[in-house]
Amino acid sequence: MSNPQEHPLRHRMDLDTYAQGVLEGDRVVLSRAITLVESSLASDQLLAGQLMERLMPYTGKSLRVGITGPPGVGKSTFIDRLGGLMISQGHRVAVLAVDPSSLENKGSILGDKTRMQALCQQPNAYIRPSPSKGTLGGISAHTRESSLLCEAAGFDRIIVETVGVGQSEVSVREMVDFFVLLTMPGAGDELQGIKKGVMEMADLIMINKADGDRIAAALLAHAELENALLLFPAKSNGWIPKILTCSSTDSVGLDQVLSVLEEFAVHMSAGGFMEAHRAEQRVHWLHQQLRYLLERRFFEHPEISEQIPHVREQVRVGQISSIAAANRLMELFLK
Ligand SMILES: Nc1nc2c(ncn2[C@@H]2O[C@H](COP(=O)(O)OP(=O)(O)OP(=O)(O)O)[C@@H](O)[C@H]2O)c(=O)[nH]1
Ligand SMILES: [Mg+2]
Repeated sequence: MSNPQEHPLRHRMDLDTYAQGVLEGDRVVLSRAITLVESSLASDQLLAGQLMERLMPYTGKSLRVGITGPPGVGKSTFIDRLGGLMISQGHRVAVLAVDPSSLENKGSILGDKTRMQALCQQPNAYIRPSPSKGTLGGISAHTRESSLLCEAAGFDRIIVETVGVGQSEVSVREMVDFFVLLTMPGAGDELQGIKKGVMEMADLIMINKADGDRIAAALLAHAELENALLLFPAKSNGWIPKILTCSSTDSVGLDQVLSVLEEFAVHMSAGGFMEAHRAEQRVHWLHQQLRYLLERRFFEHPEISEQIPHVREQVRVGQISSIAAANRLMELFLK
C-alpha cells in the first residue's frame, strides 16, 4: 500500500491510500477524503462510493450531536467550549460546520475557525467547515458521509453545526443522535424566532448568553420554554427534552450538557432506541440518495434537457399547466 505522504500534490489518491489514511487517523488524508465525497464529479463520486463502502464497518462508534440555532446565537463558541470539555474527558471530537452562507460570504468560514480557536489547537479535535451547495441530496448527504469518515478516523464525538434557517436543521436531525437547539434570551416573547417544528425536534434546548445583564431574562426564557414544552407531543423514544441555561463565553453550565448527553446515551441504548433511530436514518438517506440520483438522471436525459427550456417557457406564459408539462416530460423520460 502506498504512503499518502509520498505524493501530497496529487489531486486524487487511490482507494487503498484513502482508506488506510483515514483509518490511521491521518488528518491530511481525512480532509482529502472529505473533499472527495463533497465533489460532484462523476469519477469522484464513484471513488467516494467505494471508499464509503470500504469504511462502513469502521463507522457508528461515536455519539453524533447536532447543534442548530439562529445566526449569532453562539453555536460556534458553544461548540468550542463543549468540544474542549469532551476532549478533557478523553474524547476525540470532530466538528462539521454546515454553513449556508459560506457560498456568498467566504468570510464566515474564517469566522467559524476563529470562534473555535481553542478547539482548533487541540490535537484531538478536527474542524471542517462544509460549504453549502444548496442542492437536493447535496450538502446534507455529503455532511453525513463526512461524519462517517470522521468516525472511521477514530473520532468518537461528532458535532454538526448548522444555522437554523430553512431545511438545514431537518437534514441535520436526520444525521445525528442528539439534537440541540441553541437560543438566547431576547426582549419579549422567547418563542418568537424559533419555529415550533424545530423546538419539537430538539432533545435539548440551551439558552445561551445567560451572563451579565441577561441572566434574569435567561431565567424567564427558561420558565417560558418549560411551559411550552408541556404542550409538545411526547417523543416516541420516551426521552423528555431538557432545557438548560449556559454562558459559552464564560464556560458556565456546559458540564451539565455533558451529563445530559450521557443520560441520553444510556436511555437510548437501554431501550434499543439508538440503533432503531439510526436504522430509520439510514433508510431516510437511501431515499434521499435515490431522489438525488433520479433527479440528476432526469435532467441529464438528452431529450429532456433539450425540451426543458421550451416547456418552461410554455409554463411561464400559462400556455400549459405545470402538471401537464411535468407529465409530458416524464413520459418523454420513461419512453
Ligand atoms: N455574552 C455572550 N456572548 C456570547 C456567548 N456565546 C457567544 N457569544 C458571542 O456571540 C457572537 C456570535 O457567536 P458565534 O459563536 O459565532 O455564534 P454562531 O451562532 O456560531 O454564529 P453563526 O455561525 O454566524 O450563525 C460572538 O461575538 C460571541 O463572542 C455567550 O455565552 N455570552
Ligand atoms: Mg458559527
